[in-house]
Amino acid sequence: MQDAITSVINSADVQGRYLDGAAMDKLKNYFQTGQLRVRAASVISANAASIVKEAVAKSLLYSDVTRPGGNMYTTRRYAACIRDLDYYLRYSTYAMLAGDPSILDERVLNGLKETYNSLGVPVASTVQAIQAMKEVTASLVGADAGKEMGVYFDYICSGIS
Ligand SMILES: CCC1=C(C)/C(=C/C2=NC(=C\c3[nH]c(/C=C4\NC(=O)[C@H](C)[C@H]4CC)c(C)c3CCC(=O)O)/C(CCC(=O)O)=C2C)NC1=O
Repeated sequence: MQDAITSVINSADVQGRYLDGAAMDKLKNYFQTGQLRVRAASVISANAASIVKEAVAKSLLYSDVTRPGGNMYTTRRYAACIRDLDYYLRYSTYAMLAGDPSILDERVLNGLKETYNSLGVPVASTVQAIQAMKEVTASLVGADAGKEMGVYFDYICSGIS
């Protein structure tokens, strides 16, 4: 896993250089938004279950996926879906704190698309649910932190699409 600091330093190191202006700006922005990130993470962790629940209500509930024959139908599969959304929320929060998406590649997206395809988990509905989580999260943490989180929710959506 990388974070905003190691990623900037590693790329300078590869070139054997000090950080240039653009790299310094990246770090500056990361440090300036530090409080915002930590505050957002604590709000999200205190409300994780309700964020997921509200997102499901907004996007999936009473849709085809929850009806007989749908991929979320049966309690076991419904629970698997909720658990997946909880993973996405938690790992997006980690990535937002780190200011870097690499943890998503390593722990979440690696092999996920193939798993979903083989189990018939509908990607379009999953993306809808993640987008709903993005909205619910932004309404809780505010626009600036919401935008930060949105980067990583979107990263997951592209990763499974
Ligand atoms: C931390 C990293 C990590 C991720 C991301 C992960 C995802 C993941 N989701 C799975 C299943 C699943 N995922 C879903 C999800 C959904 N179905 C829908 O219709 C909805 C649209 C959607 C929820 C948004 C469902 C229903 C299953 C069970 C499918 C089945 O067994 O038939 C499976 C197969 C094994 C299992 O059932 O546990 C994995 C590996 N596991 C991990 O360890």
